[in-house]
Amino acid sequence: MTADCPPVAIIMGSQSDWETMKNAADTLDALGVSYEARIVSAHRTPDRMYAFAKGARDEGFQVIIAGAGGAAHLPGMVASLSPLPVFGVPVQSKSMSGLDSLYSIVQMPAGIPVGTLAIGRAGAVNAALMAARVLALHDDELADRLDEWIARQAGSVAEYPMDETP
Ligand code: RP5
Repeated sequence: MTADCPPVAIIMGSQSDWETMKNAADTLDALGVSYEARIVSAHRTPDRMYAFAKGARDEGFQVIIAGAGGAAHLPGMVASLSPLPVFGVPVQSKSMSGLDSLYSIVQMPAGIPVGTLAIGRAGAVNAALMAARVLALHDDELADRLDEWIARQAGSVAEYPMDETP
């Protein structure tokens, strides 16, 4: 285990997924949770995926956020190779609006769990929040920062609707 390993790994199947997965990174930044982001493709770099997933726990990672689109096998394959909690983010695909990604990630057989989030940005943000909630179980300071984040979100919602400005 490397002493300076961040608790969260954000992995994605392609550079093109970063636009979506950056929302997970930004959310972890806002919560003061460190992470490492890597491109790990189940299809194009299977050896890299295998090595990452088999070594992730020993490296010191505690939670994996995995985003992929289309034939999105990455979260499930990583969950089959690593005992760490895996949160899957279906990236919105061009041809099927991310439904293909969602079904690829969510329909895991019993015994290999992937916590599947919503398609696109909402899923990436919520995957980060889920990761933070897991880590906060053993980190009181992070739990406080999460409480503040939730309070800020509540405070940002107006009580009454306003007319949209043209
Ligand atoms: C998947 O194929 C990736 O996760 C990505 O969402 C999708 C398309 O990849 P690119 O062709 O844009 O590299 O493996």
